[in-house]
Amino acid sequence: MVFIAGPTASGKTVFGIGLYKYIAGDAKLENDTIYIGSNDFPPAIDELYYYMLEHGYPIATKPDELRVYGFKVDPSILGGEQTFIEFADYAGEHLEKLPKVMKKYDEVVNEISKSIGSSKEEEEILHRIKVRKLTFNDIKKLSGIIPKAEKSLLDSIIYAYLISQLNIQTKLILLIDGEKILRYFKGEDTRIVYDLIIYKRLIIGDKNVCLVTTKADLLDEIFEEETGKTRVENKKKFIKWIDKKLKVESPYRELRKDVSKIFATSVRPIKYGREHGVNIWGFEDIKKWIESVSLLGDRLL
Ligand SMILES: Nc1nc2c(ncn2[C@@H]2O[C@H](COP(=O)(O)OP(=O)(O)OP(=O)(O)O)[C@@H](O)[C@H]2O)c(=O)[nH]1
Ligand SMILES: [Mg+2]
Repeated sequence: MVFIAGPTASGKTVFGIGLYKYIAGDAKLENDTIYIGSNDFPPAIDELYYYMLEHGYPIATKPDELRVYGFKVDPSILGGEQTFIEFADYAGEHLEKLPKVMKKYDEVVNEISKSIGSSKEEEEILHRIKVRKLTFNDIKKLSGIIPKAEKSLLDSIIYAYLISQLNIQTKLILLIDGEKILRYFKGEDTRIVYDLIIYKRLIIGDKNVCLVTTKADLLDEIFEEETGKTRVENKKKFIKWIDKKLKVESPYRELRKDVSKIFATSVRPIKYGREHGVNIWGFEDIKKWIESVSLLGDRLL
């Protein structure tokens, strides 16, 4: 089972839509969306794709809501067992605070227990929160029990959910924001390094982890300037180029020890004449990685 994580605006929603579309093609996969903290009608992943065709990139997540998206992939489409792929939209600060929250997880449990009733179902959910195994279905039930959670409660649910995902999922896809990489490569800021430090602290236990540079198209110009090559024709070289440039940072070298693969993607809404389309690049290898039996110890490129 796969969980996709990333800081604010790193491209989680767009990456999730791209992955769904790449895997599903024209088929519709069983998918579900949960909202907590919002009265909006939750669009399904395929609806988000159609939104992208018409209007471009989807709207950013509001800080006081949690949206969780999940889709199932059958063994007939993706080898191995049935796979459930899950990603969530939450305010970026949650991911940043996670390493600290992990250390005082009791407070998260206490906050949620105040709002949970004593039915058998609710007690079971609370138990799974305590053991850091809160699932997609639990969140779905919670969204019924607590439709409009106050900020502190919602925060606790988000933390419990994220910590549980990092705990239970066997495969983690960690997104690296291509826009931040570009700024780092241009020497404008080093915020990407901060994200890498957080990631390192979030990987606990033996996990199959891959890193994905999103918004790869934004790096085209600088890649061409430096190497004389184009990204689309030189995918492997492009990924190695990013890897090599980031390796000067020790947090990246540390993180790499826990990472089995590195990928890059780009998802762009485009117009061909009157036709609208979404150009999806870089998902083939990620699909293969998701399909592959987890070979821990089988590290890198
Ligand atoms: N050029 C380019 N821009 C992208 C790509 N993917 C995402 N973006 C841009 O990045 C923005 C954020 O992408 P989202 O997928 O909404 O990011 P997110 O992590 O879900 O953001 P929040 O839910 O608000 O935290 C989009 O609105 C686009 O402007 C891409 O592949 N290429
Ligand atoms: Mg989003």
